[in-house]
Amino acid sequence: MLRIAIQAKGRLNEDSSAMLRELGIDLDESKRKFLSQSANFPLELLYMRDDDIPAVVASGTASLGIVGFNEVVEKGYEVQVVERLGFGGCRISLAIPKAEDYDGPAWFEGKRIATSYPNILKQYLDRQLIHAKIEVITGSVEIAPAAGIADAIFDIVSSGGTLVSNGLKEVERVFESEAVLISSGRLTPDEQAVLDEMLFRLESARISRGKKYLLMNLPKASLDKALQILPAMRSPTILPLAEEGWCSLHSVVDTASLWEKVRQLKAIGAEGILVLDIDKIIL
Ligand code: PRT
Ligand code: ZN
Repeated sequence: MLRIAIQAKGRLNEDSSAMLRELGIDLDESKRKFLSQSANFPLELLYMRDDDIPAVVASGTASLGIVGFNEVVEKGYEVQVVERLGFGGCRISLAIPKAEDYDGPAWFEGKRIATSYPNILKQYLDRQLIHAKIEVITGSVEIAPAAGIADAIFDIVSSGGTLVSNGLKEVERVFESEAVLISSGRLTPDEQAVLDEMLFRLESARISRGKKYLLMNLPKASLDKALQILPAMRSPTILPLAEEGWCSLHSVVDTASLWEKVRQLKAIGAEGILVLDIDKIIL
């Protein structure tokens, strides 16, 4: 049994659960508790505040965690980042009142900056050789300049809407983040086997994203041309049809090039083209 800590409520909760479900792991979400066990996979879920996830993983209370990379770096606990997960994308940026003229990081010399990420901010200011006063605030950082608590803020930005509605402008993008899978790095062989199975499923889900399954009927005379158009993983599957001179061709294509391929295939006589979603690809 492997224990994983995920956010109980908030921006990463839904995507974390959705990711586990995509791996075929059933979650008991109807009567969510602090701790719950998957019915079909040796995984136990520990629901917590995101701020606490790096610490519970570092201590080994949970072997794995799903949390924003920003929290991992800010808290500084010793954990291993196993995978970037591709959701929860955001950045931590410096922002100042929009009427201010900005001429580079030196603007911040001697200023007061409000943030919930003092460590990441301090590392940045040290690299830039800037001395500024860091005011630690845990919520509603964006109101600090208007409230006279600070001259600038260092906060998470995603669309930028919060900054605009608070009369601020983003001037330095300092830190890029997304949700990551972290590990204590001290898994037993049994736990490691469960993690390996999760990573295997994650990889197949990742490969199948952005791909479609194509089926069509094709004159046999066009087969060579079709094989040039469709470089499938190994080679396309070709099946005979009852009708003389025709075959059925199956292949996998990138969604990005789908319509281009369909146009080329029609031009060489393909008919009855079916485009299907792919659930998983296992190589
Ligand atoms: O209760 P708990 O402590 O678990 O949750 P929390 O309130 O501390 O965190 P939560 O749920 O807000 O965010 C969890 C994680 O989501 C963060 O640590 C980031 O890794 C990631 N994430 C992604 C974000 C955002 N996008 C985001 N936009 N976290 C916060 N925001 C906030 C930001 O603080 C600002 O107030 O959204 C606002 C800015 O958004 P835009 O779109 O207006 O720019
Ligand atoms: Zn939090």
